[in-house]
Amino acid sequence: MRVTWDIFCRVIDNFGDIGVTWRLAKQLQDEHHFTVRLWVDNLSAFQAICPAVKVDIEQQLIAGVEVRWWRDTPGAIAQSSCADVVIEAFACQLPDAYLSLMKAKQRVLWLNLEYLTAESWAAGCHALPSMQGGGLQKYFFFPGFTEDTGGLLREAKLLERRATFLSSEHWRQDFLASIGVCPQAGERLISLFAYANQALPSWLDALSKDSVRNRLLILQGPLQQSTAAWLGRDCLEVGQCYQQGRLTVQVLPYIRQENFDQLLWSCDVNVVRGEDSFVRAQWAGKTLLWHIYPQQDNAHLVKLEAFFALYSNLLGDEARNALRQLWFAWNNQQDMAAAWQGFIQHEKALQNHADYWLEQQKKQADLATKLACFYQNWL
Ligand code: TRH
Repeated sequence: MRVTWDIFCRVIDNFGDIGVTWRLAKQLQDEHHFTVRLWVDNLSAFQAICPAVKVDIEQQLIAGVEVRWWRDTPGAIAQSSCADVVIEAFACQLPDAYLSLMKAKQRVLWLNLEYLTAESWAAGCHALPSMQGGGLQKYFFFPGFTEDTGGLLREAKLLERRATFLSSEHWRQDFLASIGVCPQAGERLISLFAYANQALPSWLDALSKDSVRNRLLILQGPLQQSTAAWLGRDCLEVGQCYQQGRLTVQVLPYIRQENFDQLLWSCDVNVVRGEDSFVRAQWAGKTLLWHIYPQQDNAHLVKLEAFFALYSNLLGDEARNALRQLWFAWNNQQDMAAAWQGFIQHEKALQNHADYWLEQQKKQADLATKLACFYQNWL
């Protein structure tokens, strides 16, 4: 009998919660041969990243994963069975009806999958149990960048697929053409996926006055409107190119999550945000600019600082300072002119460093594998 896993996901906002749990569910099913159910409270958000999803359907099978609509009415849950392993993603609070099933079963591994952070306390808390009501224990599983954490999501074939893609300029051109992008020779290609940011106009200014031509590919999100304002327009049309000095701006259609990596592989610089695109950009091995999810009281800046320290540890002082200026100007929503100039001067070193970081990170087992091992050891 196959081991069963239930993953619970509440979509707080945007696509990160569903983005991460969907990847994890597929990987546990595909590569570790578990029977996986993914309970999601917002099927519309899921459909946005995976068009095969139908909204308002209780139960559907997608890519081998049973997708269940998680509603607050207890009926469907009470009538289902409790899995062998239960993942509560990002402390989403399991429904009472399901907790009752767990208490009745008793022999169940209960894991809370935490948000990704490079802060050192996360490794200290990784895999610690905490006693809950009804005689159940819950373990806290922290993804991370070091051996003593739960690792990062990475499919077994991801880096092989990337290497094949990058082995021929054909693949890149074909992919870009499929999303309506035809870059010109010598252009710097930049993807932009970020939260609303007052630093944007100053960065667009810098890109438009650059010594090389830039093509900025804007993903669906809040920056389209501010870019339109910068260009003196009411709105931007998807697929249309807009020119200002040395900058060409193009708004992309929504990219399916399964094609998202190819976009990151195709670009020279990737501006990413949140958690899932941030991790994928690291596996792309291209220079990245991370817009961290803003939190109250600037708690996110502590997280940013922790990741920056780890990521930039082995960079030379000057390149390190340039990267620091870029990341912090962007996240503090400050003027980007000097930061972009600094970045350009160290672009090559920063690109080499992105390769190096990928090589280091891939030595670590991935999150799904670490979860599967944790389960084996727990048995
Ligand atoms: O969307 P995000 O900002 O998500 C999150 C959530 O807001 C969450 O609540 C928060 O806690 C977390 O950030 C830190 O960014 P993220 O994590 O990068 O997820 C975006 C997903 O959307 C990712 O899987 C890629 C996908 N995506 C596509 O597949 N195609 C697209 O065209 C776009 C724009 C995104």
